[in-house]
Amino acid sequence: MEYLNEVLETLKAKNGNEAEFLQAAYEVLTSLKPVIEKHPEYRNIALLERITEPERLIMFRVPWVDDNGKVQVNRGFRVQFNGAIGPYKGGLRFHPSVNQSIMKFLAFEQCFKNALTGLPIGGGKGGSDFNPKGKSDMEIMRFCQSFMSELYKHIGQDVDVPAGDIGVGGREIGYLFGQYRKLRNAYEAGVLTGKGLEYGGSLARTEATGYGLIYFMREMLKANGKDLEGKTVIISGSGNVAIYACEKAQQYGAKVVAMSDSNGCIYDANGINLDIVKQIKEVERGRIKEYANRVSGSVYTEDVNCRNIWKIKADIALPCATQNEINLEDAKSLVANGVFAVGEGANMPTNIEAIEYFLEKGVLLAPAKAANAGGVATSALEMSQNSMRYSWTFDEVDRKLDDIMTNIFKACEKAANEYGLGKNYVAGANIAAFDKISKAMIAQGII
Ligand code: NDP
Ligand code: 2IT
Repeated sequence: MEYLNEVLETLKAKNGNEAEFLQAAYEVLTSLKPVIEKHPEYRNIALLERITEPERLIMFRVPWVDDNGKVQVNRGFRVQFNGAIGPYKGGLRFHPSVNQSIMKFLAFEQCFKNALTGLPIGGGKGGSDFNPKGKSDMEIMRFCQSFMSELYKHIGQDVDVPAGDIGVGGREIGYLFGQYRKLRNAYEAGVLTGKGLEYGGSLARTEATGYGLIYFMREMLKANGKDLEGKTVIISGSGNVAIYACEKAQQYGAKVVAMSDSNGCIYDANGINLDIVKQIKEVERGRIKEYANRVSGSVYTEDVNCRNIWKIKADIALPCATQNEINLEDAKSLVANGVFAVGEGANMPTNIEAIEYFLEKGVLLAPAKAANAGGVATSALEMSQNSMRYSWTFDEVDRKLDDIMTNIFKACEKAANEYGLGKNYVAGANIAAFDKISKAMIAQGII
């Protein structure tokens, strides 16, 4: 496999200081090995070199004034990775850890995820190292306005369509949209997704990533003679994805016993009371620790490394917080405790050694690119509704989301079968996505 190794070596040499990006690229490229072996012609058109190089990367200064009148400066990014199958599409992350490597890994993964949705969206991602924690509402607004004062030059409803991710939800999208509208002096509703329902948002977009994860899990379990009913579930994170994964899992009769945030995790043997989590997280923007003060019998453990949750006994684990939150040690403790299925709500939550361990042990692993694609798929449905100047009901959107997730599972299963990869849905997802993007790139020539 000379070509693949050469590409991996060059990637390392060019991006040596970008650990997360290299990890994401390595995972995809190595799983494409059987496909690349079948297509020696890819080398002549430098297909792998092109698919791992962003079409464009924009980095910019974001100055803003805090409540004390002090000037703060953050760094903004937008990575427009691959536009072969549609306008760049992907979220914005506001978190102090954001850097070029994290932006590139997320944008790279997004291309494959978006291809799997079957909808016409290319891949991109953006964000800032801005830390929203502890900021006042007015500080958040001023930051979003400054961020958009540069970003607006590079996006558009047919160009690049950002949305939310960690630290960016409905409130931030509102401020970003307001500033975009003011600068453009036009109502281009489709320029951002995850908007409020009053101004062009789609019903079920808030729920979509978490619900979609459970629809995918349902299909994966069904294909393996299992279901969610009565299963014990642990979910890391307590943000947008975690909350709605919990809601749908509970609707299917599963018992969610643990959730977390970056300070620690809660365990409730009686099953998490999601209304209380929503009140703490969505309304009060508080810490998950509060849950233990409000629900008797539940326990909170402080945990700065966010790994204690993986020591809790369960049938199904849903990492819904951040990248690399499950390492080999965590994977071993999950398997030892009886976990038979893992659904990745977060992007790249499982590191490469842990993925290999799960596959080796026969754990059913629903890979992020496929399993969390419901969010961006529903964003694409929001774009469709904006173009039509129309809105579908909650049930209409939810049914489309369910169909999309079911089709994504089938595509992963089919690709895995085609290449004799058994239950390796990780490789199945990468291969199915690559098939679409590569065909579009080849058809469009060397660009
Ligand atoms: P939110 O900001 O709503 O919630 C993030 C949650 O994860 C919070 O509980 C947060 O805790 C925790 N978390 C974040 N970073 C870390 C960290 N470094 N260590 C430990 N815990 C952390 O984000 P989302 O729910 O939207 O996103 C969660 C994951 O899902 C991300 O990986 C995102 O890329 C992915 N995703 C999101 C989609 C969406 O539509 N929103 C779609 C597809 C994937 P704390 O509050 O303490 O920071
Ligand atoms: O990682 C993701 O897919 C998202 N954060 C959602 C992107 C989107 O455009 O809805």
